[in-house]
Amino acid sequence: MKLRAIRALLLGCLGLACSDREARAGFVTATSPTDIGVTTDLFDVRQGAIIASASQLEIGFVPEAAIGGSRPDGPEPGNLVFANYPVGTVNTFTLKTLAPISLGSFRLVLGGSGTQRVASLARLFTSNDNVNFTLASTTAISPDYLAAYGSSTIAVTDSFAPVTAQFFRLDLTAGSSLGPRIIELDGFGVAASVPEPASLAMLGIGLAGLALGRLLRRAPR
Ligand SMILES: [Ca+2]
Repeated sequence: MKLRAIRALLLGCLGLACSDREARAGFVTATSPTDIGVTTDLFDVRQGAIIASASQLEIGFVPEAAIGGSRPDGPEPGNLVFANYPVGTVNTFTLKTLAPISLGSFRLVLGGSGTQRVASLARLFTSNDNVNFTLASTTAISPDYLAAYGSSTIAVTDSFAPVTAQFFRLDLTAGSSLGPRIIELDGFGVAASVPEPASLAMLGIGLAGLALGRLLRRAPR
């Protein structure tokens, strides 16, 4: 009887995880990220990732800025800004991880400027040889960050069945005539590594601690 209950509970959890995954596919989170600058993700320069190639950027910007490297000077350190081209231009950069990794999700933090420097579509490709690329994620983004999200900074997340690769190419379609701005691109092995769920887990632990403290205070001495 106990075993049956445990099995039902496990199946219920699996069902929840699956529906969460389906709901997240291609989803743009309406958040203003507060945890920019994650250094433990698989795409970060501190984990050995490098930029293999990039399309034209605004003068003074370096593509490494998007994966944890910083711009040495200027008013926007840590930002990657693509050069100005017509709406619909596909901007791209490819990063290479230190060794092949198993990628299960990513988070792309974009910084608009009102209705400018925005992106309309983000696509992530994976490759093992930097020649043949496979599409892992397609995410449509509202071109108007201010109207849609109440903020000029948004986080785009997507998770998928883990893909093992060493090269990852991000294609970002320009939604305005000023080139899009990337603040950060993070890659994670499993969906649970995305900062938001981790914060929720910390909240859960904190609440459990509060409840325990209250129980201990009530206990007779
Ligand atoms: Ca990072």
